[in-house]
Amino acid sequence: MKTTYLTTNEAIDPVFIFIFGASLVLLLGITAVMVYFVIRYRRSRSPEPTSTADGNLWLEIVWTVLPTLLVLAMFYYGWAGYLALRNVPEGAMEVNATARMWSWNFAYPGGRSGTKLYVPAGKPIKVNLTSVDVLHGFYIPAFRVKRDIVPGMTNHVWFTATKPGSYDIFCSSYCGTGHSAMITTVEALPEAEFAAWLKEGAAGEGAAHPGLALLEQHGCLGCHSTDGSLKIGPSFKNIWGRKTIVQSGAADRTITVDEAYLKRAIMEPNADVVKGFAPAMPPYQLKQDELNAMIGYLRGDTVAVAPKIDGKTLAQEKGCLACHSLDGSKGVGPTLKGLYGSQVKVTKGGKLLSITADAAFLKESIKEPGATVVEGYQPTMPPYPDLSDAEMNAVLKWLEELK
Ligand SMILES: [Cu+2]
Repeated sequence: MKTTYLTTNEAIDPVFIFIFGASLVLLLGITAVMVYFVIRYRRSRSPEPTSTADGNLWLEIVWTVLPTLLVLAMFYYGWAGYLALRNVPEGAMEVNATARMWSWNFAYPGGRSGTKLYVPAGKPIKVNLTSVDVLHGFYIPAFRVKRDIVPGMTNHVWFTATKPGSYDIFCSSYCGTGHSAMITTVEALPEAEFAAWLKEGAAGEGAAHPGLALLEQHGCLGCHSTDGSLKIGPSFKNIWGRKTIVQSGAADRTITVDEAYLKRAIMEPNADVVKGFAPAMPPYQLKQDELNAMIGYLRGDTVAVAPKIDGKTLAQEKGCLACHSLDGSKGVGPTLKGLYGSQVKVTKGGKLLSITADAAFLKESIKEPGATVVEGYQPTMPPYPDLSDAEMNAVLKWLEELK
């Protein structure tokens, strides 16, 4: 695919070929002249100096000016290439990459995240780089980008994957025992496929169990295998109920892996370290439901996939449609047709405001309808505070489609 701007490959490759070519020509030329002189002016053939010349102005000018021009040209092309790497083309999609010991997480606008960098092919991608612990390096050889990730600083790279495919990502700065586990890929998908992937939500990459998806998302599987093979940390295979020797301080203890132990091992990994492993795991701060899902997976719970909720059915069941029409007609409350994303006048705290009925507003008006009331209507709607996140999302998705 042809782009209207120079991709990082198009900016870097000619500079590399130019400097490499100039170096190659000089290496071969100088070596050839050196070999020729060694033979031509060897001692047995010329025992006495044959020339008495002690200077040649033109020769000196040439061998000063030519190399100067050459290195200035190298500097110019190198600088232009550097600028191309630093200046992100307009309209680039932003992804936030977080590096930690020893995994990557890529977060997308819209909430999806994962350990592989999914991108639409042919579009410029800006990757914002942060580290939660030590120095890492973000390196994609295929796109000629490599950048240090310094804790406390935000850095960035950009690139365009012109062709769909899978490209390696490495960590280029040695960051501890599990450094080599920081290998993942850019997955460049055709644009439509990428859009579909992004819409799928934060379900994890093909993981059957939500707990497994979370383990993958948080990078746990970089150090812990699920098939019994040994990595930096103990394998998760058959971990539940396993008797293990742990080191707490200087003392060894035998424990049984249960819920309490696993929770502690995730949040305070260095308190009880399984014998034979280094205390290398960083502590994780997770939400209760995430923790429970992970532990559910480790316990071997059968897949508990939540039944799919249909927003419209839910709205019918909850009685929303008694007051809100779907065809644009005025009822006790405003119609739901075209509501999502529209401009509405509301009364909030006694003040009249004009706002956009976006997801946040709609969510609030379902949970606490009395707080903001659409102008021209009575504050008669009962609050629905007990909707689960999944139910709320289903309703919002349905409202969005009603547009
Ligand atoms: Cu690293």
